[in-house]
Amino acid sequence: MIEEEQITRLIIERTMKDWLNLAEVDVVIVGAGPAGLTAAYYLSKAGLSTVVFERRLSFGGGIGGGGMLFHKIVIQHPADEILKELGCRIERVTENLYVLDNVEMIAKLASSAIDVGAKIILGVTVEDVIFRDGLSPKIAGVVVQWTAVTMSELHVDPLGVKARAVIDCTGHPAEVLSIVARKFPELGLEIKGERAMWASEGERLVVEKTGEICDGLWAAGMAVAAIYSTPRMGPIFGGMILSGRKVSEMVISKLKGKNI
Ligand code: 48F
Repeated sequence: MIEEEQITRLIIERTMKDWLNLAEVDVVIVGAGPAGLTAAYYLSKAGLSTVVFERRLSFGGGIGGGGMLFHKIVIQHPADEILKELGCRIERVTENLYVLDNVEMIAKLASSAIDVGAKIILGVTVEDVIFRDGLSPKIAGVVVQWTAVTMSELHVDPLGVKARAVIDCTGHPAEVLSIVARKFPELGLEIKGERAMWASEGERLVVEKTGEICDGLWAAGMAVAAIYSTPRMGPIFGGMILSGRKVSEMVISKLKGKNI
């Protein structure tokens, strides 16, 4: 016999058990696109407790939409090495360009991150940050709300999740950076948005400029392009993967106090 109340109890009890651990983690990643999932993989692999909060009920961000909904994804070297490490089957087209299926990229990025211990929580929107005052503001976590509540505009107070590092991987809107820019004018942050398209420069600069924005807050993926106003790259995704790996290395180095 399967009893309905047992199903209910299991769902609530096990979810609460998880959330008790999620109340304080090493790293919160906001957004489960290519940058966020790649960062989650490397951070968890390094032993840092890592949660990805994703607004939607699916992961992958912009990967699923590909270029104008076509299902092939183009990446360049050395991002191919990362995706191969995660078990993706990639076709080499030229010395530098590689192609793979979007669903394979989404599935394997996510399952690799999960396999090394990352938690991906769907349907949760990050709507604010937690801060502490120092010489300059320190970002100490995020404020989360069910996306369904946000959409319904019901007046429901959110919850706070403490973290030693918060990474904005929200893509083009750079949502966490925008909140921080608005609430901490003393930081002088301005989200101008990405520039017009220039694939190779966009890819190079998004990786080069990936890093810490203020104490405790980092940016990876298109959020980097939004804050530094670097060119958009269009439907090539290697930079997102490389940016995710770079931010993970920087966060690991800071939190574990070692150079890698
Ligand atoms: O947009 P997205 O894929 O960001 P990314 O990792 O990659 C960008 C590329 O997909 C593409 C591109 C490069 O070729 O230009 O656009 O930088 O993934 C961002 C994820 O963050 C979620 C959003 O639903 C998406 O899945 N997200 C955005 N804001 C929030 C959020 C928020 N406030 N809270 C939770 N999730």
